[in-house]
Amino acid sequence: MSKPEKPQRFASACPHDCPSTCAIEVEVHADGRVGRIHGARDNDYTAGVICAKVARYSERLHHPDRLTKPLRRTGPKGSGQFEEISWEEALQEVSEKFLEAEKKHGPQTVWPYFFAGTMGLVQRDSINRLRNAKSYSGMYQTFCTNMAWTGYIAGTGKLAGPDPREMALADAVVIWGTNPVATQVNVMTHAIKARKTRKAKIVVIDVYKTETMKQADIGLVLKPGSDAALACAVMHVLFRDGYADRAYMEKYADAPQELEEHLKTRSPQWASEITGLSVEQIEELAKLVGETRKTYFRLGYGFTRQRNGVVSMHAASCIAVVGGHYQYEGGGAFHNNGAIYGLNMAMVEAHSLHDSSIRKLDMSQVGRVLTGDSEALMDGPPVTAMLIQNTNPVSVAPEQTLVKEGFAREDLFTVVHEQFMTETALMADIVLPATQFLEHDDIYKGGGHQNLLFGPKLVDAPGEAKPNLYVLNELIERLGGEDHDAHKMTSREHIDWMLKNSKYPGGLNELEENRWLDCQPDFAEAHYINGFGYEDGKFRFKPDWAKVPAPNNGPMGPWQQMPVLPDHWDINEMPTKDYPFRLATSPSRSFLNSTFNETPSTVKKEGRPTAMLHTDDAAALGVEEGDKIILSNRRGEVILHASVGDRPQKGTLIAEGIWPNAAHEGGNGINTLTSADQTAPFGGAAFHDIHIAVRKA
Ligand SMILES: Nc1nc2c(c(=O)[nH]1)N[C@H]1C(S)=C(S)[C@@H](COP(=O)(O)OP(=O)(O)OC[C@H]3O[C@@H](n4cnc5c(=O)[nH]c(N)nc54)[C@H](O)[C@@H]3O)O[C@H]1N2
Ligand SMILES: Nc1nc2c(c(=O)[nH]1)N[C@H]1C(S)=C(S)[C@@H](COP(=O)(O)OP(=O)(O)OC[C@H]3O[C@@H](n4cnc5c(=O)[nH]c(N)nc54)[C@H](O)[C@@H]3O)O[C@H]1N2
Ligand code: SF4
Ligand SMILES: [Mo]
Repeated sequence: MSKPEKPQRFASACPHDCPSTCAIEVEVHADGRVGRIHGARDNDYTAGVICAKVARYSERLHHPDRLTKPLRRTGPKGSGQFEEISWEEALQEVSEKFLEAEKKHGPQTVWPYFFAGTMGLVQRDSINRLRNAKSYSGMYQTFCTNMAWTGYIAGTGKLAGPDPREMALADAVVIWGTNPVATQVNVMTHAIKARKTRKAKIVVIDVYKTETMKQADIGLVLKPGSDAALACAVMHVLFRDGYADRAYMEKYADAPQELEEHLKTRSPQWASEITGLSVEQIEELAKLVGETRKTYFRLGYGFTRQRNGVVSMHAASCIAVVGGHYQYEGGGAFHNNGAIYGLNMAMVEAHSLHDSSIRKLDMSQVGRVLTGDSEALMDGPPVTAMLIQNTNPVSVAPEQTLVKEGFAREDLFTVVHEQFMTETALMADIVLPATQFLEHDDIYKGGGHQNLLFGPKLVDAPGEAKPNLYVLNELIERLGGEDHDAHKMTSREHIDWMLKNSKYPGGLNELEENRWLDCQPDFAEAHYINGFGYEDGKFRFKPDWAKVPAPNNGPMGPWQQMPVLPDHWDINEMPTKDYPFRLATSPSRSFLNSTFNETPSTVKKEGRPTAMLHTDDAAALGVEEGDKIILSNRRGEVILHASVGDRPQKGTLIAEGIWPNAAHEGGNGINTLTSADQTAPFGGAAFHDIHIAVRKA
């Protein structure tokens, strides 16, 4: 018997919406099938470790349900009745319908809608070129990063921080509002290394006992939206007990005396009532942080998905300034490295054609937009045509009752370019089959680290699946939007242009040869030794909220009411008589948003839609393990199964993962309960800030 041929290994990057952006090695068999995927061992951030769902990616790549042909709807919206058509017919019909809509209502009636299903800069962001070329409505990106980035930049003036690999050199790692065991596994690699080599203490702060918290020396389960109170009390102790680095603050911060004075009343006792933590727990954290110069604060997204989330992120980041942690290797506060790359996106997005007077609709308010809410439409024309890529709003967007109603509109022409028949694709008039990352070329940048990575096309796509770039180029060609012939460029040409017109003269050749480029700024810059990102070099304890230099800005939400100094801001959707519980919709380990809820192994791991609640709450409600429960608020109701225990505090429920609406009895998914209210100061969806009533089904 002949031995099966050994698969070849190729370098690539994980394209998913995950701060880890792992450097990977892909096994490709002689017959073109993909085998296991491994973490690149010689990449010192990935360090050979990737998550389980991507290790078995062949299951998703070679899935029998992949879309392989363009489809046209033949039955009622959402019926799933489609006929196969050719690409030529599909593109022709899309262009005609877009031109028709434009003629009737003007170009802003067309809304290109996308998110980060792929993080590849060419395949993700080229849709903005179509938008700019045609003066279509823009999209205000509020699903994910807005609040976290704004809160971090408010203090530092810049979205960057201490080298993430320095976590391994810390004596304490504070993992705050992120669940890296599930959401960005490499954080654990470096944190655990610090523990093994330096006996570093690991602290985890969340609203329930997560898998990450199981690994912690100190695990703090607080009430949702109370993180700023905890941060204030920690700083109170740093000032009170002589841990505050006053000399450092004098040089590097805007208002240290005012902060100290302000925090005098923000005692552990005060914070204990707001957070539900004990005074001892708060004192223990403060003492650890005060005594440990090399404390690395790894600040995540989760705790910012609250109406007061920006204030919480800012408050947490202030601790590292009060304690002077930023000065030491292994110390400081890190959230994301977005600002270090300086990539020129002018060609991919056709910046020269951008008209900033054209409205940008809030993507989280897609339900309100599509149901004709004039405020959400910014008093402009209705949206009657959409092109959707890399996102699945009919599962992931808040206010699903409105979202479903909107997408069911007969006068809305919807085009969805997808890899699978998602709940959004099911509502489309035209469905176009999309490639997966191993089937096209793209460039990726790490948010949670410091690498630019290249992901080449390694295998052929199934059937007639095509990359995003193909669809956009063809549409621009047909719709007549002038983009200076950028629509004739290949993905490789775009990447090469992007690099050469930034600070990477070696272009794609250099990137491809090296597999990744390490773009880490030096110690002084990363630790703000030469000053923080603001002109005067000072960290802001007192940011001017309306003017935070964040990438997405423009005051909205109740920004005038934001506290001037770090504080608990009581603006969240708090318990009421009718809705006495709070819910957080945390990520599940085996899904990535709604991605992977189509692969059998991950569905099996996740089981069924479940909500965790505290034993005492369950007893009071007469609910037992596995019982069906109904969670409701004025936005709707959702049926899940109860998981009873001590993981969240009393009064808090946790529903992990975004299951399809259809996976829930009654057909309502978890985002039926979430709100699309704009948070201050620059918008963003508060996915974990929800009040609810709970009853047994
Ligand atoms: N397996 C898996 N991985 C993922 C994702 C996924 O869905 N599944 N999503 C990907 C995406 S798009 C992103 S943006 C990142 C996000 O990754 P993270 O930064 O980890 O952010 P979240 O996933 O929103 O939530 C992280 C944690 O915050 C907790 N949390 C919620 N409210 C509060 C609060 O008020 N205070 C505190 N302290 N904690 C709170 C949640 O319970 C959760 O455990 O992960 C990516 N990776
Ligand atoms: N309840 C609740 N809701 C949430 C969150 C939460 O924590 N709780 N998290 C929010 C966050 S942080 C985010 S980022 C959003 C994310 O929500 P989405 O952006 O919708 O992310 P996914 O659910 O992963 O869906 C991405 C889709 O893109 C498709 N795709 C991937 N690559 C390509 C490609 O190259 N081309 C095309 N055409 N399609 C592609 C995939 O098949 C998949 O269906 O969800 C938000 N919704
Ligand atoms: S940890 Fe994140 S970046 Fe790494 S392989 Fe998994 S999903 Fe991809
Ligand atoms: Mo996200």
